[in-house]
Amino acid sequence: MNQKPRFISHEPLRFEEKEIISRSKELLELAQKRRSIREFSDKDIPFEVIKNVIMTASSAPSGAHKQPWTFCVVRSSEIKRQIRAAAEKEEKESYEGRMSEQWLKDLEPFGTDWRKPFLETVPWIIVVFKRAFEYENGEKHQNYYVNESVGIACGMLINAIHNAGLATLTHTPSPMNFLTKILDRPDNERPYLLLPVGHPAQEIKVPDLKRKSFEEVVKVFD
Ligand code: IYR
Repeated sequence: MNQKPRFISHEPLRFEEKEIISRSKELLELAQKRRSIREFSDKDIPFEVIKNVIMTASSAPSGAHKQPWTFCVVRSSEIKRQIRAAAEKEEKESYEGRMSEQWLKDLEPFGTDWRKPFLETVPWIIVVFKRAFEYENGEKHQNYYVNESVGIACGMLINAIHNAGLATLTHTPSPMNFLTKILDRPDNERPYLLLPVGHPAQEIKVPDLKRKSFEEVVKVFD
């Protein structure tokens, strides 16, 4: 039963300080150009790109390296239609009763409502499922730090999509269990996040948001 650790040599990245500074700045500048996009073009994206961004996400660290995620990639117009219909049904109920007054007020600057046409416009939808446990020889084996692991992978996925020059949106229709049904997922998987992926529409406007400053988000202990 006991597994001996097996270590192999690894060649980490090693740069001069000047390069470390410039590389960190480059990524920051790229990250600052990212916005959540709700208006997409129907222009296609090669499957190779989807594969690359997902495998970037799947390189994320995870509890005991269990990689507790499944990425469902949807291109089928029929499945996109079903996802849109089910998401809009839930969202309509949320906007028209389940969400608090305060929540609706907090969302006013974003101009969102229950309508999610982008779910049919985009060439691809990625639905991320977290794997709560694995079946091994008919036995249930829990995964570890599942939310943290899948959250990190999703962050890396969003960054990879942005880096490729594509647009996405973290969409969490609530409740999301219709995705389990439509995508026929097993009982060890739970929907975690839905990402429409596409080129941004020709003319887009985004809410006038400011990001918090360094001082607002950091406490330095020198
Ligand atoms: N899920 C809804 C509502 C929504 C909630 C939050 I918090 C947002 O940051 C944005 C939207 C929707 O997608 O419209």
